[in-house]
Amino acid sequence: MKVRPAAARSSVILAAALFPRDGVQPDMNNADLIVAMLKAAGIERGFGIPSGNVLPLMEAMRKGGVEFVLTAHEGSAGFAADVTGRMTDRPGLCIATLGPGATNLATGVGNAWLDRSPMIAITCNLNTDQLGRRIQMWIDHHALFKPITKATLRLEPGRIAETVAQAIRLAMAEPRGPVHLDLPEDVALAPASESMTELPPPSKVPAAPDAVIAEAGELLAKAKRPIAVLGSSAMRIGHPELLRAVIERHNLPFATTTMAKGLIDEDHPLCIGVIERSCRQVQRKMLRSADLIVGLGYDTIEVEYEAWIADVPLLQVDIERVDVAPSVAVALEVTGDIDDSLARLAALPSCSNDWTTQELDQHRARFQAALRPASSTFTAHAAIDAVRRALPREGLLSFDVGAHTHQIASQWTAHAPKSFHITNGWSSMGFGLPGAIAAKLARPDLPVICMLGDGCFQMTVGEVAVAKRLGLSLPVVVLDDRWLSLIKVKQMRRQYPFYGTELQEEEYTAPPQHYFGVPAVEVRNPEELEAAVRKALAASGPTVIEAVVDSDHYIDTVFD
Ligand SMILES: Cc1ncc(C[n+]2csc(CCOP(=O)(O)OP(=O)(O)O)c2C)c(N)n1
Ligand SMILES: [Mg+2]
Repeated sequence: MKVRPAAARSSVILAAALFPRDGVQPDMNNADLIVAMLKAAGIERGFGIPSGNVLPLMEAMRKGGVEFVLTAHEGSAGFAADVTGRMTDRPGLCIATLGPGATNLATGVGNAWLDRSPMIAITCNLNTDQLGRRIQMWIDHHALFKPITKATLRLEPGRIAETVAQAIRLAMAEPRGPVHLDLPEDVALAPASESMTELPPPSKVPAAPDAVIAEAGELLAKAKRPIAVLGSSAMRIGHPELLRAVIERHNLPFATTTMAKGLIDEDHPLCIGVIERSCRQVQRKMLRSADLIVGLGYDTIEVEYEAWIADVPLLQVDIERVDVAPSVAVALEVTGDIDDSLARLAALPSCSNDWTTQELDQHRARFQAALRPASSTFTAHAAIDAVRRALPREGLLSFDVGAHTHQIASQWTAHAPKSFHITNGWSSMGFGLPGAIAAKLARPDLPVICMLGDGCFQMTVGEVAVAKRLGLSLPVVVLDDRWLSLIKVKQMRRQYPFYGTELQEEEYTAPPQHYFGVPAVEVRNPEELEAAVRKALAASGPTVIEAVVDSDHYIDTVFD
C-alpha cells in the first residue's frame, strides 16, 4: 500500500482542533496558510485535477503534508471527498480548476449537499483583476455552487484563516454538507498576512424538550405493532450503539433505508430488511401492517414517507422537522440532537408489543426468497450473493446506481456502520468506484470491494488507474448485463419500446486483458466470481472482475 495510515478516527476531532495562535511562518503564502488550517482540522488528503491555476495550492499541499490525489474526473474527486467525509467525521476535500473543472466537480459537490456529507470544495481561479471578464474558462463559481452548498465563500487576503475556519465549522454543523471556497491565483501566491485562527467546535442541535420525549414514550407503550425505520440522518450520529439500545429496550422490529444499512448489524433478530428497493411490495405490506412507524433519523431525501406509509401514524425522531405530504398522519415529532433523543428514549421504561419472533423470521425468509427468482442462468442476484460470501464480515462495500443498487440494497447483509456506501439522496451514477477508493484510503486495514453496473463502469472506468497508482487492493466487480437495466425496466413498466438503453448489442466476450494496466478477468458463474474476488482481495493492486450476468429477473424484483 502506498497510502499513509489513517489518523485516529474520533468524532470529536474538530472540537480538539485548536490551531496554534501564531502558526504562520514568515515565508508562508496564503495557499500555505489554507493548507495549514485544513491540516490542523484533521484533513489528510484532497482529491482533484489540476490546472496552472491549481498549482500554487497543490505545491502548498505537497509542502504542508496534505496529500493531493489525482483523479480521472473531478466528479469522482467530489464523490471521493464525500465518502472521506462520511468515513473520517471531518470534511472531505476536493479541488478543481475554474469553469469546466468547477462544473465537473459540481456533480460530486451535489452529492455531499443532498446526502449531507461534510466537504470543503475549492476552485482555483484566475487572478482577482480578471474575474468577471470574458476570459477563457471563466464562469461565476458562486452562482454555480450556491444551490448545492451551505455557503460559497471568496478567499480574500487578510481574511484567509477566518474564512477557512468558518467553512470547516459550517460543513461540520448539522445538517452537515459542502462549503465552496474560491481561490484566485494571485491570492494563493500572496504572502500570508494573518495568524492561524482557533476553530470553535461545530454548533450542536438543541435537545428535544422532556415533554416530547415523554409523549414519544406513551406512543411506544400504546403501540401493538410498532416498526422502526432507520434513515440516513442516523448515519451521522456520534454513538450508533444508541440505535440498538432503543430497538432492544422497546423490542422494536426495525427496517432501514438504503443508506442506513449496517447502523445495526442486519443479522439482528429484529431486523426486517431494507425498504423501497427490490421487492418493495413485500416490505410495504409489512410496514402497512404496523400501527406505528418510528422514523429514527429518517431523512425523506432517500424516499418520501408518503410513498409507502399509507395511513399508519408516524413518530419521527430527527434533527429537523419532517417534510411530508398532507396525507401522512404525523403523530409526533421529536426534533433535536439525535444522540440525545435516542439516549433518553433508551432510558424510558421498556415497552412490549405483539410481534413474535416467528412472525419476523417468516417475513425475512419470504422477503429474501422473493429477491432470488429461480433461473438456470448466472443471475445478477447470484453474483451479488457470491460477492457477499467473498467479502469478510468486517469488509466495506461501495457500489453504484442502477437496477443493481436496488438488488444489492435488498440482498446484502451489512454488519457495521460505515460499511455500506451508496448515494441515495443524490443518486448519481459514478459514485461507486471513487467511493471505494476513498473508503480504502480511509480504512486501509479493511477489505473493500466496489460493485457497479456496466453503464456506471463506462462512466468512471478511468478511476481504476487511480486505484492502481495508489497501490490499492481493490476488486472492482462489474455486473455486465449489456443494458442500462434500471431504465430498461422503467421502459417496460411504461410500455415504451426499448430505445437508447442498450449498452452493447452483441454478447460480451472476454474483456481486454487490462484497463490502463489494471488486470481484467471474466467470470461466468457464482463459483468463479467468489474465487476471483477472494484472489483480488489478496492482490496488491486493483482487479477488474467482469461478471457476465443475466439480469432479466429485474423485471420481477425491481420497481415491483
Ligand atoms: C449521472 C446520472 N445519469 C443518469 C442517471 C439515471 N440512471 C439511473 S440508473 C441508470 C442506469 C445504470 O446502468 P448500469 O450501471 O448498467 O446499471 P444497471 O441498471 O444495468 O444495473 C441511469 C442511466 C443517474 N442516476 N445518474
Ligand atoms: Mg447494466
